[in-house]
Amino acid sequence: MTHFEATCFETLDYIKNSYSARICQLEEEKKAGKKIVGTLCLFVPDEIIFAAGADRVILCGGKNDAVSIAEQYLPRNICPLIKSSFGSIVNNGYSGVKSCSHFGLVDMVVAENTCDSKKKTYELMGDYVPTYVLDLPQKPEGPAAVKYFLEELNKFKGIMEELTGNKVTVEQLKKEIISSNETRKLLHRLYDLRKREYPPISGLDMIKVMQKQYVLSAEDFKEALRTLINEAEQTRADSIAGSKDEFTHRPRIMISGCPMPGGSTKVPEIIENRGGLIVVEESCTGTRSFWDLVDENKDPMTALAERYIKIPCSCMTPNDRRIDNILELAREFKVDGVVNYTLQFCHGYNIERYKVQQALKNAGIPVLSIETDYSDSDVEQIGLRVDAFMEML
Ligand code: BJ8
Repeated sequence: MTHFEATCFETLDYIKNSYSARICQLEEEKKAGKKIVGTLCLFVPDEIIFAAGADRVILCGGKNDAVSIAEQYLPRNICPLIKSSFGSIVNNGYSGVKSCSHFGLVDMVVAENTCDSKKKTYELMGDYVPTYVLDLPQKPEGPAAVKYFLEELNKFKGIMEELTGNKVTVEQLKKEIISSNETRKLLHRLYDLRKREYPPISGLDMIKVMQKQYVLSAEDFKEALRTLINEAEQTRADSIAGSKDEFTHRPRIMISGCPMPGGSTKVPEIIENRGGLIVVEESCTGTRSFWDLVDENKDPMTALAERYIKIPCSCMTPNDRRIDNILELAREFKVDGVVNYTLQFCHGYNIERYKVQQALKNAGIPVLSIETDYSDSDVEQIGLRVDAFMEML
Protein backbone atom coordinates (compact mmCIF):
# COMPACT_ATOMS: atom_id res chain seq x y z
CA MET A 1 0.00 0.00 0.00
CA THR A 2 1.32 3.48 -0.84
CA HIS A 3 1.02 6.29 1.68
CA PHE A 4 -1.96 7.62 -0.13
CA GLU A 5 -4.22 4.66 -0.65
CA ALA A 6 -5.33 5.37 2.89
CA THR A 7 -6.90 8.62 1.69
CA CYS A 8 -9.31 6.96 -0.79
CA PHE A 9 -12.96 7.73 -0.18
CA GLU A 10 -15.70 5.84 -1.98
CA THR A 11 -16.43 8.88 -4.11
CA LEU A 12 -12.83 9.02 -5.26
CA ASP A 13 -13.22 5.54 -6.72
CA TYR A 14 -16.41 6.60 -8.46
CA ILE A 15 -14.73 9.70 -9.90
CA LYS A 16 -11.68 7.80 -11.08
CA ASN A 17 -13.78 5.09 -12.77
CA SER A 18 -16.38 7.31 -14.38
CA TYR A 19 -15.00 7.44 -17.91
CA SER A 20 -17.04 4.69 -19.60
CA ALA A 21 -20.29 5.82 -18.01
CA ARG A 22 -19.65 9.32 -19.33
CA ILE A 23 -19.06 8.03 -22.86
CA CYS A 24 -22.44 6.23 -22.76
CA GLN A 25 -24.05 9.41 -21.45
CA LEU A 26 -22.61 11.44 -24.35
CA GLU A 27 -23.74 8.83 -26.88
CA GLU A 28 -27.27 8.99 -25.47
CA GLU A 29 -27.25 12.77 -25.59
CA LYS A 30 -26.14 12.73 -29.20
CA LYS A 31 -28.89 10.29 -30.13
CA ALA A 32 -31.37 12.68 -28.52
CA GLY A 33 -30.05 15.52 -30.72
CA LYS A 34 -27.86 17.32 -28.19
CA LYS A 35 -24.67 18.90 -29.53
CA ILE A 36 -21.32 18.12 -27.90
CA VAL A 37 -18.65 20.81 -27.79
CA GLY A 38 -14.98 20.07 -27.15
CA THR A 39 -12.74 22.69 -25.55
CA LEU A 40 -9.00 22.86 -24.86
CA CYS A 41 -8.60 25.83 -22.58
CA LEU A 42 -10.10 27.57 -19.57
CA PHE A 43 -10.65 30.78 -21.53
CA VAL A 44 -13.73 29.27 -23.21
CA PRO A 45 -16.68 29.90 -20.87
CA ASP A 46 -18.69 26.73 -20.21
CA GLU A 47 -21.66 28.87 -19.24
CA ILE A 48 -22.28 29.95 -22.86
CA ILE A 49 -22.06 26.36 -24.14
CA PHE A 50 -24.48 25.09 -21.50
CA ALA A 51 -26.85 28.04 -21.94
CA ALA A 52 -27.15 27.04 -25.62
CA GLY A 53 -28.24 23.57 -24.53
CA ALA A 54 -25.02 21.78 -25.56
CA ASP A 55 -22.78 19.57 -23.44
CA ARG A 56 -19.01 19.92 -23.29
CA VAL A 57 -15.93 17.79 -22.84
CA ILE A 58 -12.41 19.12 -22.35
CA LEU A 59 -10.02 17.60 -24.86
CA CYS A 60 -6.57 18.48 -23.46
CA GLY A 61 -4.36 15.43 -23.78
CA GLY A 62 -2.21 14.14 -20.94
CA LYS A 63 -1.27 10.73 -22.34
CA ASN A 64 2.07 9.90 -23.83
CA ASP A 65 0.82 7.26 -26.27
CA ALA A 66 -0.83 9.81 -28.57
CA VAL A 67 2.35 11.92 -28.83
CA SER A 68 4.14 9.79 -31.43
CA ILE A 69 1.05 9.82 -33.66
CA ALA A 70 1.00 13.61 -33.56
CA GLU A 71 4.70 13.78 -34.40
CA GLN A 72 3.87 12.42 -37.86
CA TYR A 73 2.10 15.75 -38.46
CA LEU A 74 3.58 18.26 -36.04
CA PRO A 75 7.15 19.23 -35.15
CA ARG A 76 8.66 17.24 -32.29
CA ASN A 77 9.70 20.42 -30.51
CA ILE A 78 6.28 21.62 -29.38
CA CYS A 79 4.73 20.88 -26.01
CA PRO A 80 3.40 17.37 -25.25
CA LEU A 81 -0.02 18.68 -24.25
CA ILE A 82 -0.69 19.82 -27.80
CA LYS A 83 0.84 16.73 -29.38
CA SER A 84 -1.19 14.44 -27.11
CA SER A 85 -4.45 16.30 -27.85
CA PHE A 86 -3.84 16.41 -31.60
CA GLY A 87 -2.63 12.80 -31.71
CA SER A 88 -5.89 11.62 -30.16
CA ILE A 89 -7.98 13.58 -32.66
CA VAL A 90 -6.04 12.28 -35.66
CA ASN A 91 -6.08 8.76 -34.31
CA ASN A 92 -9.83 8.84 -33.91
CA GLY A 93 -10.58 10.24 -37.29
CA TYR A 94 -8.31 8.20 -39.48
CA SER A 95 -6.82 5.03 -38.11
CA GLY A 96 -10.04 3.72 -36.64
CA VAL A 97 -8.24 3.07 -33.34
CA LYS A 98 -10.03 5.03 -30.66
CA SER A 99 -7.53 6.32 -28.13
CA CYS A 100 -10.03 8.65 -26.45
CA SER A 101 -13.65 7.84 -27.22
CA HIS A 102 -15.00 11.29 -26.44
CA PHE A 103 -12.97 12.91 -29.24
CA GLY A 104 -15.10 11.10 -31.80
CA LEU A 105 -18.29 12.42 -30.22
CA VAL A 106 -17.75 16.16 -30.45
CA ASP A 107 -19.67 18.19 -33.02
CA MET A 108 -17.38 21.19 -32.75
CA VAL A 109 -14.12 22.16 -31.08
CA VAL A 110 -14.08 25.63 -29.60
CA ALA A 111 -10.45 26.65 -29.43
CA GLU A 112 -8.72 29.87 -28.39
CA ASN A 113 -5.81 32.06 -29.45
CA THR A 114 -3.40 31.51 -26.59
CA CYS A 115 0.13 30.20 -27.25
CA ASP A 116 1.56 29.99 -30.79
CA SER A 117 1.70 26.20 -30.79
CA LYS A 118 -1.95 25.94 -29.97
CA LYS A 119 -3.19 28.46 -32.49
CA LYS A 120 -1.17 26.98 -35.37
CA THR A 121 -2.27 23.45 -34.44
CA TYR A 122 -5.90 24.56 -34.46
CA GLU A 123 -5.47 25.47 -38.13
CA LEU A 124 -4.67 21.80 -38.81
CA MET A 125 -7.35 20.53 -36.44
CA GLY A 126 -10.01 22.15 -38.61
CA ASP A 127 -9.38 19.41 -41.21
CA TYR A 128 -10.56 16.75 -38.76
CA VAL A 129 -13.34 18.37 -36.77
CA PRO A 130 -15.20 21.70 -37.20
CA THR A 131 -13.11 24.16 -35.17
CA TYR A 132 -14.01 27.65 -34.02
CA VAL A 133 -11.25 29.83 -32.60
CA LEU A 134 -12.07 32.43 -29.97
CA ASP A 135 -9.68 35.38 -30.07
CA LEU A 136 -8.20 36.88 -26.90
CA PRO A 137 -6.57 40.19 -26.14
CA GLN A 138 -3.00 39.41 -25.08
CA LYS A 139 -2.79 42.39 -22.71
CA PRO A 140 -5.44 41.55 -20.12
CA GLU A 141 -5.46 44.70 -17.99
CA GLY A 142 -7.94 47.54 -18.40
CA PRO A 143 -11.37 48.15 -19.95
CA ALA A 144 -10.19 47.82 -23.58
CA ALA A 145 -9.31 44.15 -22.99
CA VAL A 146 -12.70 43.42 -21.44
CA LYS A 147 -14.48 45.26 -24.26
CA TYR A 148 -12.61 43.28 -26.91
CA PHE A 149 -13.18 39.97 -25.16
CA LEU A 150 -16.87 40.76 -24.69
CA GLU A 151 -17.22 41.26 -28.45
CA GLU A 152 -15.50 37.92 -29.01
CA LEU A 153 -17.79 36.19 -26.51
CA ASN A 154 -20.84 37.65 -28.23
CA LYS A 155 -19.63 36.19 -31.55
CA PHE A 156 -19.04 32.87 -29.82
CA LYS A 157 -22.57 32.99 -28.38
CA GLY A 158 -23.86 33.38 -31.96
CA ILE A 159 -21.82 30.35 -33.06
CA MET A 160 -23.32 28.26 -30.26
CA GLU A 161 -26.84 29.40 -31.20
CA GLU A 162 -26.18 28.38 -34.80
CA LEU A 163 -24.78 24.99 -33.77
CA THR A 164 -27.62 24.09 -31.44
CA GLY A 165 -30.52 25.99 -32.99
CA ASN A 166 -31.29 27.40 -29.51
CA LYS A 167 -31.35 31.05 -28.48
CA VAL A 168 -29.05 31.87 -25.56
CA THR A 169 -31.22 33.93 -23.22
CA VAL A 170 -30.14 36.19 -20.37
CA GLU A 171 -32.11 34.00 -17.96
CA GLN A 172 -30.39 30.83 -19.16
CA LEU A 173 -26.96 32.46 -18.90
CA LYS A 174 -27.69 33.64 -15.36
CA LYS A 175 -28.80 30.15 -14.41
CA GLU A 176 -25.59 28.64 -15.81
CA ILE A 177 -23.43 31.24 -14.06
CA ILE A 178 -25.05 30.38 -10.73
CA SER A 179 -24.58 26.68 -11.42
CA SER A 180 -20.89 27.04 -12.38
CA ASN A 181 -20.31 29.26 -9.35
CA GLU A 182 -21.73 26.49 -7.16
CA THR A 183 -19.06 24.15 -8.51
CA ARG A 184 -16.37 26.78 -7.87
CA LYS A 185 -17.59 27.23 -4.30
CA LEU A 186 -17.53 23.47 -3.72
CA LEU A 187 -13.94 23.34 -4.96
CA HIS A 188 -13.08 26.17 -2.56
CA ARG A 189 -14.55 24.09 0.27
CA LEU A 190 -12.52 21.07 -0.75
CA TYR A 191 -9.32 23.10 -1.08
CA ASP A 192 -10.01 24.70 2.31
CA LEU A 193 -9.76 21.22 3.83
CA ARG A 194 -6.28 20.97 2.34
CA LYS A 195 -5.21 23.90 4.49
CA ARG A 196 -5.45 21.59 7.53
CA GLU A 197 -2.22 20.41 9.05
CA TYR A 198 -3.30 16.90 8.01
CA PRO A 199 -5.33 17.31 4.81
CA PRO A 200 -7.94 14.58 4.30
CA ILE A 201 -6.97 14.12 0.65
CA SER A 202 -3.59 13.64 -0.96
CA GLY A 203 -2.37 15.93 -3.74
CA LEU A 204 -2.30 13.04 -6.17
CA ASP A 205 -5.93 12.15 -5.50
CA MET A 206 -6.93 15.79 -5.75
CA ILE A 207 -5.23 16.11 -9.12
CA LYS A 208 -7.09 13.01 -10.36
CA VAL A 209 -10.36 14.61 -9.21
CA MET A 210 -9.53 17.82 -11.08
CA GLN A 211 -8.64 15.83 -14.18
CA LYS A 212 -12.08 14.23 -14.15
CA GLN A 213 -13.58 17.68 -14.46
CA TYR A 214 -12.40 17.36 -18.09
CA VAL A 215 -14.62 14.41 -18.78
CA LEU A 216 -17.58 14.30 -16.37
CA SER A 217 -20.74 16.29 -17.01
CA ALA A 218 -20.89 19.49 -14.98
CA GLU A 219 -23.79 18.14 -12.92
CA ASP A 220 -22.17 14.79 -12.20
CA PHE A 221 -18.91 16.47 -11.24
CA LYS A 222 -20.75 18.78 -8.87
CA GLU A 223 -22.63 15.89 -7.29
CA ALA A 224 -19.43 13.88 -6.87
CA LEU A 225 -17.76 16.89 -5.23
CA ARG A 226 -20.61 17.28 -2.72
CA THR A 227 -20.30 13.65 -1.66
CA LEU A 228 -16.54 13.79 -1.55
CA ILE A 229 -16.61 16.91 0.63
CA ASN A 230 -19.11 15.29 3.01
CA GLU A 231 -16.84 12.28 3.33
CA ALA A 232 -13.72 14.40 3.74
CA GLU A 233 -15.31 16.75 6.28
CA GLN A 234 -16.15 13.80 8.47
CA THR A 235 -12.51 12.84 8.91
CA ARG A 236 -10.85 14.02 12.12
CA ALA A 237 -9.05 17.32 11.69
CA ASP A 238 -5.88 15.87 13.14
CA SER A 239 -5.65 12.74 11.06
CA ILE A 240 -5.89 11.52 7.55
CA ALA A 241 -8.10 8.44 7.41
CA GLY A 242 -6.65 7.42 10.77
CA SER A 243 -3.04 7.53 9.63
CA LYS A 244 -1.70 10.62 11.38
CA ASP A 245 1.83 9.30 11.61
CA GLU A 246 2.20 9.01 7.89
CA PHE A 247 1.70 12.72 7.51
CA THR A 248 4.01 13.93 10.21
CA HIS A 249 6.85 16.06 8.88
CA ARG A 250 5.78 15.90 5.27
CA PRO A 251 6.87 19.09 3.53
CA ARG A 252 3.85 20.97 2.18
CA ILE A 253 4.28 21.53 -1.54
CA MET A 254 2.59 23.79 -4.08
CA ILE A 255 2.78 22.78 -7.74
CA SER A 256 2.71 25.79 -10.03
CA GLY A 257 2.81 26.03 -13.81
CA CYS A 258 1.46 24.10 -16.80
CA PRO A 259 -1.78 22.10 -16.62
CA MET A 260 -1.77 18.33 -15.94
CA PRO A 261 -4.55 16.85 -18.07
CA GLY A 262 -5.83 13.30 -17.47
CA GLY A 263 -3.06 10.72 -17.77
CA SER A 264 -0.27 13.01 -16.64
CA THR A 265 0.47 12.41 -12.98
CA LYS A 266 4.21 11.67 -13.18
CA VAL A 267 5.51 14.60 -11.15
CA PRO A 268 2.87 14.54 -8.36
CA GLU A 269 3.46 10.81 -7.98
CA ILE A 270 7.20 11.34 -7.62
CA ILE A 271 6.72 14.17 -5.10
CA GLU A 272 4.30 12.27 -2.88
CA ASN A 273 6.12 8.95 -3.13
CA ARG A 274 9.26 10.71 -1.96
CA GLY A 275 7.75 12.24 1.13
CA GLY A 276 6.15 15.49 0.00
CA LEU A 277 2.51 16.41 0.46
CA ILE A 278 0.98 18.51 -2.32
CA VAL A 279 -1.51 20.91 -0.74
CA VAL A 280 -2.34 23.20 -3.66
CA GLU A 281 -1.86 23.47 -7.43
CA GLU A 282 -1.55 26.87 -9.08
CA SER A 283 -2.46 25.67 -12.57
CA CYS A 284 -5.36 25.21 -14.96
CA THR A 285 -5.93 21.78 -13.40
CA GLY A 286 -5.92 23.51 -10.03
CA THR A 287 -6.86 26.91 -8.65
CA ARG A 288 -6.93 28.79 -11.96
CA SER A 289 -9.99 26.77 -12.99
CA PHE A 290 -12.21 27.86 -10.08
CA TRP A 291 -10.65 30.54 -7.87
CA ASP A 292 -12.59 33.57 -9.14
CA LEU A 293 -16.37 33.50 -9.27
CA VAL A 294 -18.46 35.17 -11.99
CA ASP A 295 -20.39 38.19 -10.71
CA GLU A 296 -24.05 37.08 -10.54
CA ASN A 297 -25.39 40.62 -10.26
CA LYS A 298 -24.14 42.05 -13.55
CA ASP A 299 -25.14 41.72 -17.17
CA PRO A 300 -24.11 38.05 -17.66
CA MET A 301 -22.00 38.48 -20.81
CA THR A 302 -20.04 41.37 -19.27
CA ALA A 303 -19.56 39.40 -16.06
CA LEU A 304 -18.23 36.43 -18.05
CA ALA A 305 -15.83 38.61 -20.04
CA GLU A 306 -14.51 40.23 -16.86
CA ARG A 307 -14.03 36.95 -15.03
CA TYR A 308 -12.47 34.89 -17.80
CA ILE A 309 -10.03 37.50 -19.05
CA LYS A 310 -8.46 37.52 -15.57
CA ILE A 311 -7.21 33.90 -15.86
CA PRO A 312 -3.47 34.34 -15.28
CA CYS A 313 -2.15 32.31 -18.22
CA SER A 314 1.42 32.83 -19.38
CA CYS A 315 0.11 33.76 -22.85
CA MET A 316 -0.88 37.11 -21.30
CA THR A 317 1.46 40.02 -20.86
CA PRO A 318 2.09 41.30 -18.31
CA ASN A 319 1.04 38.34 -16.17
CA ASP A 320 1.88 39.74 -12.75
CA ARG A 321 -1.44 38.54 -11.43
CA ARG A 322 -0.05 34.99 -11.54
CA ILE A 323 2.94 35.92 -9.40
CA ASP A 324 0.66 37.62 -6.86
CA ASN A 325 -1.56 34.52 -6.79
CA ILE A 326 1.40 32.20 -6.21
CA LEU A 327 2.57 34.24 -3.23
CA GLU A 328 -0.94 34.47 -1.81
CA LEU A 329 -1.57 30.73 -2.19
CA ALA A 330 1.81 29.92 -0.62
CA ARG A 331 0.77 31.94 2.42
CA GLU A 332 -2.80 30.62 2.64
CA PHE A 333 -1.82 26.96 2.29
CA LYS A 334 1.32 27.34 4.43
CA VAL A 335 3.58 25.77 1.82
CA ASP A 336 7.16 24.85 2.63
CA GLY A 337 8.28 24.77 -0.98
CA VAL A 338 7.08 25.23 -4.56
CA VAL A 339 7.62 22.90 -7.50
CA ASN A 340 7.55 25.01 -10.65
CA TYR A 341 6.26 22.50 -13.21
CA THR A 342 6.64 23.22 -16.91
CA LEU A 343 6.24 21.17 -20.06
CA GLN A 344 9.08 21.01 -22.57
CA PHE A 345 8.79 23.65 -25.29
CA CYS A 346 6.12 25.62 -23.44
CA HIS A 347 7.89 28.92 -23.90
CA GLY A 348 5.40 31.02 -21.95
CA TYR A 349 5.66 29.12 -18.67
CA ASN A 350 9.34 28.32 -19.16
CA ILE A 351 10.23 32.00 -19.58
CA GLU A 352 7.92 33.03 -16.75
CA ARG A 353 9.86 30.64 -14.51
CA TYR A 354 12.45 33.35 -13.93
CA LYS A 355 9.91 35.77 -12.46
CA VAL A 356 8.34 33.01 -10.37
CA GLN A 357 11.73 31.98 -8.97
CA GLN A 358 12.68 35.59 -8.18
CA ALA A 359 9.39 36.31 -6.40
CA LEU A 360 9.62 33.14 -4.33
CA LYS A 361 13.25 33.79 -3.51
CA ASN A 362 12.37 37.27 -2.26
CA ALA A 363 9.61 35.75 -0.14
CA GLY A 364 12.04 33.17 1.29
CA ILE A 365 10.17 30.18 -0.21
CA PRO A 366 12.35 27.42 -1.73
CA VAL A 367 11.54 26.46 -5.31
CA LEU A 368 12.43 23.49 -7.49
CA SER A 369 11.91 23.90 -11.24
CA ILE A 370 11.08 20.78 -13.23
CA GLU A 371 10.74 20.87 -17.01
CA THR A 372 9.48 17.58 -18.40
CA ASP A 373 7.27 15.78 -20.93
CA TYR A 374 4.80 12.89 -20.71
CA SER A 375 7.37 10.10 -21.07
CA ASP A 376 8.90 8.11 -18.21
CA SER A 377 12.47 8.66 -19.41
CA ASP A 378 13.31 11.21 -16.69
CA VAL A 379 11.54 9.62 -13.69
CA GLU A 380 14.78 8.64 -11.95
CA GLN A 381 16.46 11.96 -12.58
CA ILE A 382 13.44 13.95 -11.32
CA GLY A 383 13.26 11.63 -8.32
CA LEU A 384 16.84 12.46 -7.33
CA ARG A 385 16.20 16.19 -7.63
CA VAL A 386 12.98 15.90 -5.60
CA ASP A 387 14.86 13.94 -2.90
CA ALA A 388 17.44 16.72 -2.63
CA PHE A 389 14.68 19.35 -2.50
CA MET A 390 12.82 17.51 0.28
CA GLU A 391 16.03 17.35 2.31
CA MET A 392 16.24 21.14 2.16
CA LEU A 393 12.69 21.74 3.45
S1 BJ8 B 1 -5.37 29.23 -19.81
S2 BJ8 B 1 -2.37 27.35 -19.42
S3 BJ8 B 1 -5.44 25.85 -20.51
S4 BJ8 B 1 -3.58 28.10 -22.67
S5 BJ8 B 1 1.47 23.92 -21.96
S6 BJ8 B 1 -0.52 24.38 -24.87
S7 BJ8 B 1 0.47 27.21 -22.90
S8 BJ8 B 1 2.82 25.44 -24.90
S9 BJ8 B 1 -2.20 24.68 -21.91
FE1 BJ8 B 1 -3.30 26.41 -21.23
FE2 BJ8 B 1 -5.51 27.84 -21.53
FE3 BJ8 B 1 -3.28 28.97 -20.65
FE4 BJ8 B 1 -4.60 27.30 -19.07
FE5 BJ8 B 1 0.73 26.23 -24.89
FE6 BJ8 B 1 2.23 25.85 -22.77
FE7 BJ8 B 1 1.51 23.77 -24.18
FE8 BJ8 B 1 -0.30 25.10 -22.76
